[in-house]
Amino acid sequence: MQQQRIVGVMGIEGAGKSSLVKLLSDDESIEIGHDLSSRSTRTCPSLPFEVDGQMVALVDTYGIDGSREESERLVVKRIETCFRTAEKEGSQRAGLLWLHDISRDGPHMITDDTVKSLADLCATPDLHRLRIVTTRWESVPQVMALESEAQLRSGSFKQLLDAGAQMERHYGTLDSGRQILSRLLKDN
Ligand SMILES: Nc1nc2c(ncn2[C@@H]2O[C@H](COP(=O)(O)OP(=O)(O)OP(=O)(O)O)[C@@H](O)[C@H]2O)c(=O)[nH]1
Ligand SMILES: [Mg+2]
Repeated sequence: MQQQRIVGVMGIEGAGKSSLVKLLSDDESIEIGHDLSSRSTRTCPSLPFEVDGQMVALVDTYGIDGSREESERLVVKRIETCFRTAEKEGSQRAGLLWLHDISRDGPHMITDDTVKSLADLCATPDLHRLRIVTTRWESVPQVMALESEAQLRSGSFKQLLDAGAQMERHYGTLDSGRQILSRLLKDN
């Protein structure tokens, strides 16, 4: 039997992490919402689900506070802990999704330390198992979303893209989310 694959989901507050995890896994225990009372603290894997004949589970994390490097480090640490626990139970890490709301301004500058941490999380020398997933395409006029995507490519996420990460668009549908995972799993 194939090993279950595990994928970490991270990104700044309200990017749509929990919504994507819930949509794909159908895990009722995942909480959606952007106020403090419902802020996601869940870091264990979601219920597993099947993609292209492989079982996959996602690790939802709470939102990174874009103004604090410390919160980024904490999320990285939590994903690492969760990956290690899952690996002891026979899962295999498959990569990371970094979600970003296309209608919002870019995040803080991503440091060299973060780039290294993300590669470590992916267990690869480069970032080819990192997908920067833009969300909420339906909530802004397409021309603005395309402009924002171009700015993210040449600005905030340039360093990650130069290190091998790829950009994806999540259109909010189950099919769109599954295709993102399918492409990631093919690159493993
Ligand atoms: N229009 C639209 N709204 C969305 C989408 N995804 C999430 N939302 C809404 O955005 C809000 C935050 O969504 P979450 O999925 O909880 O975001 P999150 O990244 O898990 O947030 P934190 O855990 O607080 O960082 C909720 O009100 C969602 O209903 C989307 O694709 N389109
Ligand atoms: Mg959440």
